[in-house]
Amino acid sequence: MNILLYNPDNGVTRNFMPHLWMFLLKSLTPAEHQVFLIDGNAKPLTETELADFVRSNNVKLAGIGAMTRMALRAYRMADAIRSAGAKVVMGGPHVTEVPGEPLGLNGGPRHVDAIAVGEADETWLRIVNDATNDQLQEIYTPTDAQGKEVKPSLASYPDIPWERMDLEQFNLVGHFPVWARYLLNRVGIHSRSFYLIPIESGRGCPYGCDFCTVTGFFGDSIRFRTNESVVNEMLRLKERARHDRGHVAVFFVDDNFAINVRRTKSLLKAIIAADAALPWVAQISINLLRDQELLDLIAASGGRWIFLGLESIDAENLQAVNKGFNKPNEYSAILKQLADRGIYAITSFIFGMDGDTPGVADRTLDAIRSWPPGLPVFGLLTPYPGTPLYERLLKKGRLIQSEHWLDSRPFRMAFAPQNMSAAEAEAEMQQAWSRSYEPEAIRSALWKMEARPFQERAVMLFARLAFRGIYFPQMRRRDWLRVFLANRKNLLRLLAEARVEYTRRQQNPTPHEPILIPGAIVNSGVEKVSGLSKKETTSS
Ligand code: B12
Ligand code: SF4
Repeated sequence: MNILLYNPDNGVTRNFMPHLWMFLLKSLTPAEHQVFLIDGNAKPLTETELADFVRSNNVKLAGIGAMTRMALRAYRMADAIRSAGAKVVMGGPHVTEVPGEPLGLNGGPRHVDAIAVGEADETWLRIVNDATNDQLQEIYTPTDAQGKEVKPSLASYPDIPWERMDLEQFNLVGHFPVWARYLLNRVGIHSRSFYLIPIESGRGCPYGCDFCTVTGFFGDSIRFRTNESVVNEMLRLKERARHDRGHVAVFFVDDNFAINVRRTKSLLKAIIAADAALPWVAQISINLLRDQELLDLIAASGGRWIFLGLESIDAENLQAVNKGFNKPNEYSAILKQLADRGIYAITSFIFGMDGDTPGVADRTLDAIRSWPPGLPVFGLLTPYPGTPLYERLLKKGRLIQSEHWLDSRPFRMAFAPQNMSAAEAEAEMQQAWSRSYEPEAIRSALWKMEARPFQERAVMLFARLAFRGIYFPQMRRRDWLRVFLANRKNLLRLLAEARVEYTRRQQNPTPHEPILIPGAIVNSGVEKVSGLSKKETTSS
């Protein structure tokens, strides 16, 4: 049977990384089936084009995965696929939270033939077999013989054959603008490909923040893959990078990569010992980063960017959304401890909390400016279905629209916070984005990094220019050109530095080429970290 796995585009950004679920389900599909993968963010298709693809490739079963933000788009694409004659099964967080919606049981139209609720690692095979025998059921839930929900243990995680997968649509070098390629060449980085690959080392987070779907979806029981399984995946990725004469970095997509600090340390030590280190980024809650040995191991194992859900600089706001374990008075010190090790933070903030008042963006930006430079990102408090926040606001009648995800406009409040209007909250977010990514702010971030290696500044500049695109549409060549023109002084300065760096390297070549990662360069060499001898951390 021919199967299509499809991820709808999000309408805001191009994708910089494959969606793991597609590659995972493909790896779990018996070899007699042919599986096509299309990520709408990397390969945008219209409904007609997708229907044509389904017909011309004789696709019989299509699996669609979507977050809530993409649900509407997913339904349209599902309709197109069904009109082309294939059966559609949908999975992922959104359909798990509102299973009746895609099946047309909530009063709306039906968009799919079946849904996979929850984690599908163990139900996927059943879905494929049933579809092959033309006996597709309506709802697939991972349950045991007693009908109780079961979570896959991850102890026997499949080998995702990244080394053989066609990843060309995710080759970031192909998307680099000419100046960036020039810059890289000038510092001796002649890379044919650069992939950011998602790896999960575990699932689950017990913290239960009010706005987060993770505790409900993956459960509060945390499960981990074995160190060996993660290390082997990284070694295979290193091998692929070597083979492609390119580079690979890893995004550990775990909800909270250091949720069990002892286990994280043990994994990082195993990565170092096996010489499997690749540059990596992960999400970790800031309360877990007080441990200095953990920070040393993060740096030694290739960790360069940490996504931190700081959410607010106001302790009362944090208490109100059940995230009181974040302590704003320790943000600065921890960010500095990271930066001292060449680890930068993607600091994420949420506006529109009940304690927020007009001016929250200014106050937050003042705090950010006092910290080491990083990549701030801003969102609005969004009540995703299935979260305690959603239930609370629904019960109190505060939602502007109960099925707010069916409004396709991005970056809109779904309720009015207590101390400002929805429109004011949206304006605060707009202001925070524009002020953080204006050329002057970028210049000031680079200036603060004056004492850091050239490569770190180069990557910071590139990351800042690319990150704007999460909020300000930056998908067309024209948009990029406008950004380059606005930032020409920053770019010219860096190009001048690149020339000096190039000359320095010509005169004094280093034995190993450093590697590009989304945030820094990992230089080769041997370091002593936490009593461990760290071998080279270069990938190829
Ligand atoms: C990586 C990630 C991203 C990436 C996505 C890009 C990428 N290429 O992956 C980035 C960083 C861009 C991102 C952004 C956002 N994200 Co995000 N993200 C994640 C994260 C951390 C990991 C996803 C993952 O790979 N998980 C591992 C895989 C194996 O799990 P899975 O995807 O759930 O798949 C399993 C099942 O769901 C199921 N399944 C999934 N799809 C399908 C399809 C079929 C056919 C079947 C049968 C089964 C199936 O089977 C899989 C195996 O069990 C999750 C949290 C999490 N741990 O899942 C949040 C998460 C998915 N993100 C979330 C959110 C809210 C966002 C943002 C909206 C945040 C924001 N405010 O901007 C943005 C939106 C993106 C956009 N541009 O519009 C929410 C989604 C909640 C919801 N109901 O939609 C999550 C769950 C986190 C949370 N805190 O609640 N995200
Ligand atoms: S710490 Fe992060 S992953 Fe865990 S519940 Fe809170 S927001 Fe979700």
